[in-house]
Amino acid sequence: MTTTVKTPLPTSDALRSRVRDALTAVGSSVTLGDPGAGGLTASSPINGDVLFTLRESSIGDVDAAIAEAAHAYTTWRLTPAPVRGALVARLGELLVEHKAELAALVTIEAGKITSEALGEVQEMIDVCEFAVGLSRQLYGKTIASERPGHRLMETWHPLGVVGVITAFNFPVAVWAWNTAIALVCGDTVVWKPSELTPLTALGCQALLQRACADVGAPVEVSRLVLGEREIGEKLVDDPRVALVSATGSVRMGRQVGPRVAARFGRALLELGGNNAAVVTPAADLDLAVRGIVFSAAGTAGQRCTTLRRLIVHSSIADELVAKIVAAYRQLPVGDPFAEGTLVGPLIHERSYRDMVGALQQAEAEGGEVTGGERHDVGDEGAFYVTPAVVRMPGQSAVVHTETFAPILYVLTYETLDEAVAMNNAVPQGLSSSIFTLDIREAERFLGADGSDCGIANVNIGTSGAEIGGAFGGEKETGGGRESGSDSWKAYMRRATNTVNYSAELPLAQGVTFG
Ligand code: UN1
Repeated sequence: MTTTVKTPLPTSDALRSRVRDALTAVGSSVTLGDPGAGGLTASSPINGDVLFTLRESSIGDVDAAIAEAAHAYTTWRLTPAPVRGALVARLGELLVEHKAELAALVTIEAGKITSEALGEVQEMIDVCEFAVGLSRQLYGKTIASERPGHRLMETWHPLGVVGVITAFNFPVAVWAWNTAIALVCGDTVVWKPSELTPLTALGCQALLQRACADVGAPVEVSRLVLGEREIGEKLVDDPRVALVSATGSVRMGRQVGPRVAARFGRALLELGGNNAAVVTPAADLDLAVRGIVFSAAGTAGQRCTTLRRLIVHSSIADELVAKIVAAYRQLPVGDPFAEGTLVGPLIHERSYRDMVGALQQAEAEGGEVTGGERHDVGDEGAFYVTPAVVRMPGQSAVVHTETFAPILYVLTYETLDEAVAMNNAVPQGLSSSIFTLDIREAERFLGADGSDCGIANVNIGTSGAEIGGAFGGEKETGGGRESGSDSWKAYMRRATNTVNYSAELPLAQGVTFG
């Protein structure tokens, strides 16, 4: 399969100067070391080069960051929620002002095309707006008491320090989902971003620190620690961290969940997905193709919501696959900064190896692969691929595995019950969708015996959720919910209060005592 390849790629010097400009514009004073110097490396998947080195946090630094955040919490929790909202409102304004610079950092470190990188910053702005509104709506309930002269109610209080661990693929939005909400809830935050996206994190942190200074909030409400796994482990194990909100692989979640539970901390897990779309004979096929191509090939298949499995009725499978393959042929792959590019690079060589391995396994399991070739862009360390479509003879091991690369497995079904069962047959439960104009089919998919995912859509793809809904999924996806709706409740503690304003002391359940 041939696709247009956008080259030449930007040089490392050009990328370095964009990083310097962006970090200066957002007000970061971090020292950027030369590529050869020791420490944490900051690289770009655009050309695979190390751009800078940075000082890595020590365990002592994490300890100090938690202590500072815990101390800031003692005053922040008493700051009225709408006043806390003013900090997030200011952060939102700064994000609007610096949208382009932050998006450039996202493109450089995560390889997202400009439109998607801007979209990710927009997602931050949206969640800030949401959180500001929320700062006046942290409602509790008043409940009818069974006793005269008694009032029963629920109050919501801040929780403490929130440890936020984020992945490379949404290096800024997921931090914002957590941080904007945590801050209005009266919590303070210690953030450990992916070691693959430290520059982007420094940019975000600089803007939040400026917002703190502008509104007079303590800068310690937000701390950033940079480094590898052991830095995250410190957050996971430290009893001062009340909530660990972790986004990443199922493997990572399997470690984090039990370790946080062992100390009776709270964990909010947002792990892998193996998302499917069902396409029925009643679908608007052209609309379905557009939705499928964005969800499957967009972000080079590196969203947790990426469409990985297409479950299509056998009567339309050939036609639909032909349309998808034709659309894939038109996809410009290459420099994510170049106008018109729709598919940027894979994050690193390991990701490319995983893709090759999965395609080989799919072939061994009887799959017919179209696409999936690597493009020679003149840089050994950069991995650009044509998204792959793989027709599978049926369910198989590779189809049930999440490979974080643009591979779309196609399976066919005969009855809708069978399609729903196939949708639910994977260990993960993040996102799903059905393309149909038949209301009965759509409602069947959304019902209690329909899709078992945290997200179930009709006539749109599996990715690109708005921030207003709760985001997350079931089964191995971890069960957490972030961002909109009532996800804020995970960031607060609930107290049930019974107030007796009578002169009697009636006991509940009619109990008499002396
Ligand atoms: C992720 O991939 O971790 O729904 C988050 C989406 C985005 C968020 C994805 N709004 O695709």
